[in-house]
Amino acid sequence: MVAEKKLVPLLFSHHHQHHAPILETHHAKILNYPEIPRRAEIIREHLFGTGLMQPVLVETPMPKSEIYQTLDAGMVDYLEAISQDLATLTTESLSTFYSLKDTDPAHFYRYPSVFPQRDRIYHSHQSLMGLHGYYCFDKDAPVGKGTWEATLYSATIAHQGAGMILAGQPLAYSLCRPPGHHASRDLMGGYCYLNNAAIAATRLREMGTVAIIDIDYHHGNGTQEIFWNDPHVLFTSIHAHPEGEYPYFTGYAEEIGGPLAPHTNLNFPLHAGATEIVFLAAMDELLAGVRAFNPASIVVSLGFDAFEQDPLGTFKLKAESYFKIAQKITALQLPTLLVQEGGYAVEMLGILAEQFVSGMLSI
Ligand code: SP5
Ligand code: ZN
Repeated sequence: MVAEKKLVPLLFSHHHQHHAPILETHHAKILNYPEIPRRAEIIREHLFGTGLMQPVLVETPMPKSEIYQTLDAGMVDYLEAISQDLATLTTESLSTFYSLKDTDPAHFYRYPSVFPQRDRIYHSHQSLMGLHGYYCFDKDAPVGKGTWEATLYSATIAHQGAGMILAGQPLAYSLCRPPGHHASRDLMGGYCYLNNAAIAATRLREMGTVAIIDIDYHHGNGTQEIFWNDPHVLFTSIHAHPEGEYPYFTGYAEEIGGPLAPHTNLNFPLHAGATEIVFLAAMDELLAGVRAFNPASIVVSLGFDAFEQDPLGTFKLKAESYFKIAQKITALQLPTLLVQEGGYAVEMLGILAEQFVSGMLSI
């Protein structure tokens, strides 16, 4: 009898398709929104074609009470309320309230208008219009009528993936979209709404301490913030140096964790143009930190935007680099949940995901 190789569960849903902002602004330019539905579709189609994966269609959303374990109820409820409000818009109300003529409500996205500095607020403002800015740190997390549905399922995919690890799976892939690592407890931004990796890590606490390894090109500011003062969750990240790259204000090596959790936050900022050699050297250092922490499980915030062809990044990783990174992570021999973050070289994403999963299965 031939021993069958264990398949890796790939958790996915189709609900993400209802979240599809059209544009973002970059200085004086209007650009296509890079975080598009096709990203998740191409990864799913390609990975299923490899024969490595077991499909797990996520059909029942997690209860909001579970999300509140990790995230601020006010923000979560706001996101639901604004999406539901937008679902009531008609072409006529759009022209009345937003002075938009002939706009299809299905393609309408609300952007923050004012970012109130929270320590300077004199009036607590409760209108949905005002609250959008209250719960955003940048302009790149617009909300449409399908955003709540998409983000709720994205969070559920991560939550259910963590559940499979708790049930004994050594490895699972949560194909989350939209991504989550820029979103903190009560702030959205950077294409992120609900922090999927943080929701998964919170659930994985049931089996002990957790280490998060974030290899997205951008610093996972939201995840860092959520676990900043938590000694039971180690956050580690390799990313572009914030001196010159989004999110600018966090990601420095001196950010080591809060007073109750010193040295449970490890940042490895790399300068623009970093090559595979540089990235893998940082990875070795990062993994030494993970080993010293001795976690019971791993969450990988799996962005592919450090790839050389990525339109947002400057790093020079090759497709095979993702195999090598995964090989290093799998050497930890710990239960591992992969949570999809960014990556915008859309046509290559399936290949990069396959490289990563193959690397995870290589030893
Ligand atoms: C999850 C994730 O990867 N979020 C990234 C958010 C980055 N937002 C900053 C975008 C800056 C505008 N891009 C201009 C590209 C010009 N080629
Ligand atoms: Zn990114």
